[in-house]
Amino acid sequence: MSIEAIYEAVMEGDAGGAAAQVQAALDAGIPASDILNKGCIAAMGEVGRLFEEGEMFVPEMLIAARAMQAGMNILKPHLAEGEITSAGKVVIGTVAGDLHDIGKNLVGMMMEGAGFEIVDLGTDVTADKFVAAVKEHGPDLIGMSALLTTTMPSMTATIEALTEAGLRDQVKVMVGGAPVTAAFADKIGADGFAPDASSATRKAKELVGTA
Ligand code: B1M
Repeated sequence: MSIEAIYEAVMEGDAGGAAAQVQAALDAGIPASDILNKGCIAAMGEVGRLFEEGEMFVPEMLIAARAMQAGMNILKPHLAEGEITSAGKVVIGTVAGDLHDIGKNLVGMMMEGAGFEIVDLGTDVTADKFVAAVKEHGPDLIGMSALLTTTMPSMTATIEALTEAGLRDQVKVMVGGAPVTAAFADKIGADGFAPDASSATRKAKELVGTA
C-alpha cells in the first residue's frame, strides 16, 4: 500500500487495483487530499502527457481514466469539504441530436482527473438544458461535444440561448469533437476549442484561470 501503488494502478489501467490501493491508503491513514493529488491526479497528468507525445493511445487513456474513476469512487466520500481546491466546475454534454459520448466521457474523466468538478448532462443535450444547468449549477465552464457535422449548429444554438438568457458573461464555453475546429469555435463565439481530451483539460484550466 502506498501512493506510488495508486499511481501505478491508474497508469496501468487496473481499476480493481486502483480501488483497492485507494482503500488501503485510506485505511493506513494517508490523507485523502494526498491520495487525490499525488496518486490519481498525478497519474492522469502523466497519462495526458504520454498521449500528447504519441506514446499512449485513446483506448489506453480510456482504460486509465476508468481506473482513476474507480479510485475516485472510493475516495470521494472521504474528501472533506474545503480539503481540496477544485480546479473549477464544468457542465459537459454532447449537443442536441448527437448520441456520440465516448470522446465526451473521456474529456470529462480527464478533467475530473485534473481536479475539476464535473456535471455530465449526457447526450442529446438541448440548448435549453444547458441553460437550465448553468442556472442550477453555476459552472465556470460549459463543455460541448459534437461528432456529427449536422449537430454542430446545436453549439451555435446553445451559445445564442446563453446570450438570450443573460448568462453568456457568467460562463466560459469550450467546444470539441472530431468535426469541430478552432476556426468554427471562433466563428460561433466560443471561448475555446481543444482537439483531444488531454489538451481539453489544459484549455479548461487556462479558461477558468486555474492553469
Ligand atoms: Co457514429 N459517426 N453515427 N456512431 N461514429 C461517426 C462520428 C462518423 C464520422 C462515421 C463515418 O461515417 N465515418 C459519422 C459522422 C459523419 C459526419 O457527420 N461527418 C457518424 C455517423 C454518420 C453516425 C450515424 C448518423 C450513423 C447512422 O445511424 N446512419 C449515427 C448518428 C447517431 C446520433 O448521434 N444521432 C451514428 C451512431 C454511432 C453509434 C451509436 C453506433 C456509435 C456511438 C457510440 C457512443 O458514442 N456511445 C458511433 C461511433 C462509435 C462512431 C465512430 C466510429 C467513433 C466515434 C468515437 O467514439 N471516437 C465515428 C467514426 C470515427 O471517428 N472513426 C463515428 C473515439 C473518441 C475518443 O473520439 O469522439 O472524436 P472523439 O473524441 C475525441 C476528440 O474529438 C475530443 O477529445 C476526444 C478524446 O481525445 N473531443 C473533445 C470530443 N469532445 C470534445 C469536447 C471538448 C474538447 C475535445 O470540449 C468540450
